[in-house]
Amino acid sequence: MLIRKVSDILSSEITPHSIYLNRRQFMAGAAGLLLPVSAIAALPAAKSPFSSTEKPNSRNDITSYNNYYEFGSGKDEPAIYAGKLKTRPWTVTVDGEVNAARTFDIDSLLKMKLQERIYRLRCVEGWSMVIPWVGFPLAELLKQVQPTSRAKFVAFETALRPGEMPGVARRVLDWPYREGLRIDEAMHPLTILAVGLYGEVLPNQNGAPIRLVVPWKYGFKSIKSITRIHLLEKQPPTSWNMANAREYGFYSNVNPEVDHPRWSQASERRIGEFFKRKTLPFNGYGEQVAALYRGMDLVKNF
Ligand SMILES: Nc1nc2c(c(=O)[nH]1)N[C@H]1C(S)=C(S)[C@@H](COP(=O)(O)O)O[C@H]1N2
Ligand SMILES: [Mo]
Repeated sequence: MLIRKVSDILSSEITPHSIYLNRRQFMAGAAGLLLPVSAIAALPAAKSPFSSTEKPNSRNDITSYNNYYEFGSGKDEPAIYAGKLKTRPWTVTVDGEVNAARTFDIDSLLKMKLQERIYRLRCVEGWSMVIPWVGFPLAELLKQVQPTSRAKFVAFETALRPGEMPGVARRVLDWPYREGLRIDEAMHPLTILAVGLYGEVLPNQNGAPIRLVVPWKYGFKSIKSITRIHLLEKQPPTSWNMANAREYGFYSNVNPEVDHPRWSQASERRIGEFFKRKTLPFNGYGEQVAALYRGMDLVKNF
């Protein structure tokens, strides 16, 4: 299947320097099958339960309209300022309730078996995008460190570099940016660590060199530029919840029936579209993830 071929090529040593060459190789491969690169989403393989068949937003939309408060709170500011972030050398430490704590070098993570997955990202502010991420399941990283039976939650931390991040001078959030998932959410096959988009390494404004993507939750759960992943028994504190617990809960599953206290979540605007569309429960991933929350009151646990 073509998608497998794509991932094979993508996983062969992606580095910022070789990525362009890989992309050229990939395009050559696709041409051999008489298919333009843009046709991938329409192939049967793209209909896997993990990839949306929706038309992705343009690369320009995805890289110029961002939330990354370490570089300012304006949607245009990450694209302007995030270039300052040095993404090499870079390590991700995975520790806590594990038997084999380890610090991974980013270049070794880029050698994981990468896949292209088209996922929706839905922001709590009411806009959404469809993004062709390149990444690998978080579960594959977590298995390598052997979680203990006490590992009930996973905490994530973004790098904190005041010299490179103009936005952290303002105390909008309690830095470093922190997020968390329950262990079953973290191990779910839809949850990925993304290292690229549109077949290329992640632009800094999208969370280079590695960021989380949890497609059934509001965008703020998808933490960028991760340096630490910590497994623990208790639910970890998270940045937006600490800033305003009334507005941002720990779960933050996309839910058209639970409004944000200051606005409705019943509809959303896809960036690039004029008309709004109805928000889907779990951002349209209910079939895959609703079972994780069976028996839970999702109004209380928003
Ligand atoms: N470290 C960090 N991660 C972050 C944010 C942030 O401000 N800092 N913003 C979040 C929010 S609110 C959203 S909607 C998504 C946006 O991802 P994108 O810019 O790649 O579309 O990133 C999330 N991850
Ligand atoms: Mo967001």
